Amino acid sequence: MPRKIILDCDPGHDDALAIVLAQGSPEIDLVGITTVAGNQTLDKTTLNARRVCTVAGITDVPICAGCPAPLVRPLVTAAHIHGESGLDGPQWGEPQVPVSDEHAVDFIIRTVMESDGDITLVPVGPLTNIALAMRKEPRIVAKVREVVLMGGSTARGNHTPAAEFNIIVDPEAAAAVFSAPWPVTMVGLNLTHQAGAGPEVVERVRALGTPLAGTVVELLHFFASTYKAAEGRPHPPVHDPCAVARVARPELVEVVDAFVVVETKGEWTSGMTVTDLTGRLGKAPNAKVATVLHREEFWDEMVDAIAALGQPGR
Ligand code: PIR
Ligand code: CA
Repeated sequence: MPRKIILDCDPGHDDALAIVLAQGSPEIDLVGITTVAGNQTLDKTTLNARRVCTVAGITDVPICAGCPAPLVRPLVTAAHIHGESGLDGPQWGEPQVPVSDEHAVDFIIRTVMESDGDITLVPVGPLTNIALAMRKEPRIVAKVREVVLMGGSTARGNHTPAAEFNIIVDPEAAAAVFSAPWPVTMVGLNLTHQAGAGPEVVERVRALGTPLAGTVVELLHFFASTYKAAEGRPHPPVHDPCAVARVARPELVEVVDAFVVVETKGEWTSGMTVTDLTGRLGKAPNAKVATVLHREEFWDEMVDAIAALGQPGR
């Protein structure tokens, strides 16, 4: 049985690939896409979700817009990575899929409460929608199968020395999500930095020859240029599909159990996901923490998904 997921995202180049992997993977049933402010403002991330679905031929998955700002802090965006549109690079036409009337938070609550307890939440942006859904309907915590999120790091950050972007944008939301008694898997930078899109990957995608493949190549090209400028990395890491891959094929992403807490008060360390890998704090583990990516198989899965969605008539 394919795993049912709601993908909560802020597209974003790697978010776009997460959408493609979720819909293109036979192991995933993508029941909804919810959007949040993060890489860009909510209006832009929502438009971008519709653009990606249009190019990928995803017409049967509801897209619901969520929160335009973090719970308590002002919004910070990542235009230096994703551009002014949030998805710079390709020329986008008019989106052909609508946005739902339902708010993302209400969609998450309704879908989870109407389910048989088989919905997995896959947040790959700031955790605002997820935290607000928990606050509005606390019973979702017991009903959700698990939360597999892209965010945080066992080590250093990418937005500050200590903090990863998705967590620092809304640390209060992240703290709520990590401290709730549902199964949480943290797919952090220590894992996603193993998913660099090198030239051999780009060539495999280009060789597919479909319009979607062409768009992905353009996305990776832009992402590579900003990542090189910002971090000096030769190959841009595609963070968000790693969380989807963990749900689709768990063996692709190895995990360990650990206690993780989100710092919300540090002067220099706010947004840090303090991860006790050696049990120094003597606290019971509250998360699975991703450690090792099986890179070859991950890219096989990603390329297969792009190929599957590129088939005409799908
Ligand atoms: C990536 C992101 C934000 C900032 C940078 N520097 C790089 C976005 C990605 O979409 C991903 O979800 C997460 N946030 C990685 O930090
Ligand atoms: Ca993202």
